[in-house]
Amino acid sequence: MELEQIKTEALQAEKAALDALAAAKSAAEIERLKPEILGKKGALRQLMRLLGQIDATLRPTAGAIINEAAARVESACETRLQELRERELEARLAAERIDVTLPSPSRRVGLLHPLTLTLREIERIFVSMGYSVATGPEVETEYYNFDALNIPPDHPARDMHDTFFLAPGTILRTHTSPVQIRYMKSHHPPIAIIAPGRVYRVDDIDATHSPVFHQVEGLLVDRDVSFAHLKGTLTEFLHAMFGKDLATRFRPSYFPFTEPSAEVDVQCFACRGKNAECRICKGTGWIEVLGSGMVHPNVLSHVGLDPKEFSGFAFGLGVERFAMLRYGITNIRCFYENDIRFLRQFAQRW
Ligand code: 2U9
Repeated sequence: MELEQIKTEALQAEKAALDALAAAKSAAEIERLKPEILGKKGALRQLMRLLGQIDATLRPTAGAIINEAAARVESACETRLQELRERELEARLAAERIDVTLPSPSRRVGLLHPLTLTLREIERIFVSMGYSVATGPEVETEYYNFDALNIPPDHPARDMHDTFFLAPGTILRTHTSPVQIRYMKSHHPPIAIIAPGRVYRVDDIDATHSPVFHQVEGLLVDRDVSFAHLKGTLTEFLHAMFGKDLATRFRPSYFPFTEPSAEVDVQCFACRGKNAECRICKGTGWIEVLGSGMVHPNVLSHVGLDPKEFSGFAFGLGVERFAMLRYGITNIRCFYENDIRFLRQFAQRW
């Protein structure tokens, strides 16, 4: 074996190894090639085994030639591995790239229910006039719901057909008036409150009736409260709610808990009485919106107030009816079905 031959074969093995490294397309392929090129079965290590056949004085030189070739292959191997790893990382980063400036898909955000929006508007108007908001239990006693409100035991409103009974003497409230009875028992006049809340009446469901609905009632009690205060307050409220230039009308009525009593109409905001076919006022030009009256002396006596010293006015309204008028809704069931297509139309978030 000649030194020249060793040299030639070492360079050939080196060239073959470097070509294989250059041709490799992935870091994994290099890892696979590494033992083939530099391992025991690799051409350079095989060449080492032939050193015995060479002249002993030339052996160190020949060994050095093979070692140097192996060192270059090893270094090329590392360089190529590094290069392919970097390229693979770059490709992966490019593939997984997220454009954070892209507009995000729209999120479904919760909205306030049209009844909540309407109730909040009613509350806002009365709170701006100095009223407080009072609440109370939905499960009531017959005493608070009827007796204290001057509704005698034989009154038709007490009929089994109107009232949900839970137990003898215990009912679901049919109005929020008991809240005001409780309030008068625990507070001394001047009193100015509204009592919003859910109420229950046995009733067949149709487009405008539901056995569960919401009311806002109001109560003002002080010395020298007159019907003029009632008229002024409710006119102010209706102007804020439906429009400043609309006329109002107070018609005599009857409620057991108020005397005198009046139902209140507001001029039709849709046609102002000019459309005989108006769907909102049915061509009457007026919309009935409130019940009201001066608190009955018997009611004041019941809570320990002297009717000769104190007087007050009270009123009541249905929140569903107000919301239907406000939004032009013709079926009360829409409020309770939780159909997102209905609810999302009232796009006000707070
Ligand atoms: C007390 C004394 C008197 C509350 C009143 C009405 C007239 C009334 C209806 C409107 C539509 C009920 O929701 S509705 O069906 N309410 O007409 N409510 S006066 O009178 C009171 C309340 C409390 C202590």
